[in-house]
Amino acid sequence: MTERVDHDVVVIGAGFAGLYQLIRLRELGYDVRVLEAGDDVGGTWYWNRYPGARCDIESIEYSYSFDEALEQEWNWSERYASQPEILEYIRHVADRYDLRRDIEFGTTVESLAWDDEAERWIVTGADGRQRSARYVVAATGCLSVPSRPEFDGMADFSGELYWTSRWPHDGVDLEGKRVAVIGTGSSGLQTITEIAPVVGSLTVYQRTPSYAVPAHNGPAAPRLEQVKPAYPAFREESRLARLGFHCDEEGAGYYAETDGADVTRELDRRWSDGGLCFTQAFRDVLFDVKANETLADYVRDRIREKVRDPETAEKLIPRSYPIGAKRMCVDTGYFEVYNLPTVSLVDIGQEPIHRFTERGIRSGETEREFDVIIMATGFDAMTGALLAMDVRNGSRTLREKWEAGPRTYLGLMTEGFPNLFMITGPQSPSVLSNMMTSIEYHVDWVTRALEHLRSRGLHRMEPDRAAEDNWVNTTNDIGDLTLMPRAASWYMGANIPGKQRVFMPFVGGVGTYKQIGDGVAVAGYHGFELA
Ligand code: FAD
Ligand code: N01
Repeated sequence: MTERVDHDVVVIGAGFAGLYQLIRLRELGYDVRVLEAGDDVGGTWYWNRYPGARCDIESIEYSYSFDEALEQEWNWSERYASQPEILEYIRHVADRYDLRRDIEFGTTVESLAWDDEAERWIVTGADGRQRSARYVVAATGCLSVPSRPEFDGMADFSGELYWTSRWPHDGVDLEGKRVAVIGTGSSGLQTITEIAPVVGSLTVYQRTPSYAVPAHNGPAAPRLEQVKPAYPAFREESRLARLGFHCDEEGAGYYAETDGADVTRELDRRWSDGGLCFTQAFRDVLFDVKANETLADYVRDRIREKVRDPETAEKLIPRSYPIGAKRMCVDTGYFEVYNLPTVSLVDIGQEPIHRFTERGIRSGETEREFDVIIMATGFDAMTGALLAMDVRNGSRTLREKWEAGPRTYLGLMTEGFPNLFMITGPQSPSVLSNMMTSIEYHVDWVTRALEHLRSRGLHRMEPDRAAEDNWVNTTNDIGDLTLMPRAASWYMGANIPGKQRVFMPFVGGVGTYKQIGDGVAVAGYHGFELA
């Protein structure tokens, strides 16, 4: 039997979150071990190498802010960086701070067991090796466990089958091939747009159409030159903004108080700027059905303008859910690909997929033949990676505790599982925000909490039940005030058969959340039991 190694802190995951947690704790002298399932750093950007993958938040914002020297020395080439460039950036960070020496790659954590007597977590990997740690930080990602729907006959398909979320590192030659894509969320849209001009034919299987705003991608230089001289102030504004990045919130009024011509002017302006700030045109977009429909109609009209065949355009138009209630897609010519003679759209609602066959896919009455099928079917979001591990304290397991939906205090900890922190956990703003802002905030919060404990000779922290109940209720209540729960989204767990339908993120905004989180800390960790 191999010897068990003891650490102060085990961090699970070497994406943006795990790496920053390592940097912060190492500089304070903690003995930290990072365990990562993949073979290198990068998390999301290590796994999702599909054609066209790029960020939907401008890179001047979707990047670390903790070190001004790093900020100043790195130059993004595009306004929205592509996956290879983001991965290059993460690798640069790993090299710059010499992080890999404290990371074990190819190590999947299977279980976390709390030893109440020793007051330590026993962390067991898939290889059976164990480590113990006083604290565990789960930086396991909100979108790191692929959802892999099973279709009948999948194993019979004799062509190539790929998942966008596990794209081969050597790439895939699609030139001239007959390709199918299942899924039209952000991953699907980006893949479809990129491969359409290259493949021989492309058939898109769509279950629900997506709202998308144009990125208007281009060189990053003009904005970088503007922002770099005052980067710290720019970042501070992001930390207090509703979505964790700049969206001209001050300029947005209430739809109900805006007259018609101004509504159109505002939407035109935001549409031509491009990006996710389109949804921030009015403060009540997520509260007022009329405001929401106005934005949705605006996007529907743009789809009609872009797609020449009216029947295809109608199929591509989202109608079944409010705009913004699923994460908006940011596109680079997505709708226009349907004007290519080689691209066709199958609406699964009208023509359900019955099965995969040896040669392709049978839907409705039709069997279509493919060389390659690409699954862009998303993730078991927010709770997937946490519940994939067997997390237990005595006879209590996290899976049982969260059976009816996740329960956390501030999305950072859960009662009954001491010294276990989550980065961007459920009931925090996480996926509704610029994740970099949310990640850095959580890592800083956890670091400050550990310092608080250490400076007082304490070594145990756990939320109390009442504080947790209160936070869960607050999160649900704010969610219910909005139109968000009206979509069958992955925010609701609706994409995973059998998963509880609960709205998981905190929708009150990044700035508000920060004020609450800071307040709790300053008040001596109000709602937490420290020992
Ligand atoms: P991840 O990057 O997911 O890293 C988690 C790591 O933990 C992974 O490497 C995983 O292998 C590892 N891990 C998980 N479980 C275990 C285990 N049991 N044992 C060992 N290792 C484990 N957000 C934005 O704000 N803007 C964007 O533009 C944006 N674009 C995105 C594009 C794609 C294609 C996807 C999928 C997501 C995107 N996101 C975006 C969300 C993105 O996930 C976050 O921005 C961010 O990268 C998350 O970093 P993380 O470190 O928290 O998690
Ligand atoms: O996943 P998704 P994603 N049969 O869940 C369909 C981030 N991200 O990987 O909508 C048929 O959004 C499913 O249909 P429906 C971003 O936060 C960002 O694309 O459930 N179809 C949907 O069309 C994003 O929100 C970027 O009806 C099935 C698609 O598959 C999140 O990651 C890029 C099906 C899944 O879409 C997830 O995006 C990529 C089935 N059984 C990702 N199961 C950027 O642009 C699922 N679908 C930055």
